Amino acid sequence: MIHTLLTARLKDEPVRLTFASDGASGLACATTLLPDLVLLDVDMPGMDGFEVCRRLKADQQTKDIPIIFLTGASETDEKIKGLDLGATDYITKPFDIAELRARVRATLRTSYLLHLLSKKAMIDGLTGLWNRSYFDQRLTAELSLARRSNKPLSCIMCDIDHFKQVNDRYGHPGGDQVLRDVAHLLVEGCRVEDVICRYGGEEFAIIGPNTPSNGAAGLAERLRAGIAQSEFHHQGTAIRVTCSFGIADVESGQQILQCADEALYRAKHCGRNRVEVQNAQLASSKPAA
Ligand code: GH3
Ligand code: MG
Ligand code: MG
Repeated sequence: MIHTLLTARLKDEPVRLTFASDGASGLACATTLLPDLVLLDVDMPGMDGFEVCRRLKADQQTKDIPIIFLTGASETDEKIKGLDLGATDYITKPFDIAELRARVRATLRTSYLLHLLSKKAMIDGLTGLWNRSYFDQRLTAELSLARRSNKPLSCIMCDIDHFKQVNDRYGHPGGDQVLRDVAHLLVEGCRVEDVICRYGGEEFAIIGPNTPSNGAAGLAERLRAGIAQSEFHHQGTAIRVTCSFGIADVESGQQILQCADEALYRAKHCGRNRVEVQNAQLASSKPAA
């Protein structure tokens, strides 16, 4: 009955509605569909709305889905309890049509902005690549996925050679332009499923899911050659740079980043503009010229 009412009241809103008649099936539905919003009745047969809310908020996958409680008008305790459990808002029954629509719209708007904000916090402002905090969190997830599915995984560290000299010669804006252009070449050269990050100042890190270290070495070699052959432009001046690369694979476990970094250090030590693979019998590549 309440479902028919909601369907009628929200029919002009740009939303698609899915219904569940009790707590357990509502929870299952939310976990499968990952909806943008949950309208949750406190009174339900079996598991009540509070318990459903508790479980949704305890699950990493569903914890950010906004919840609007449906409560009786005089049930102040219920409203407080719902909000304390993490609900975004409540609507009292019987619904006022305009209020129901406005609260649904406002909740969706806020949740969209929060989503944008959390995404922005993971993006590097200069290059538009993922930032280090995203990288660290994604590497942990990709490592465990690779182990569970017994798939290869590589990590590539890339550092621009003598970048300090670029800043000294062309100024900080010139250096910034090179960082943006190198980032662009990395994105162009990688697969869509690769995770490309600005790890720090002039250092980039790439996670290659499903990529063994020899595959990653091939990729790094192509990226290295592409960057070395490119001419970057800043205020009418052509700037050229080279990069050094270090690679490690899933065999290094939690130390993968440290191992890639050690390989990078070796690439620097061996003359820069080259690719080194950690613990590999693979011949490391030499500069093109
Ligand atoms: P190496 O070949 O050993 O890597 O030498 P390098 O000069 O690249 O390394 P170093 O660590 O000495 O210098 C890195 C420079 O990167 C110094 C720093 O000012 C510059 N840098 C870091 N972040 C930025 C940035 O956002 N913009 C610009 N323009 N420069 C940056
Ligand atoms: Mg450098
Ligand atoms: Mg560096």
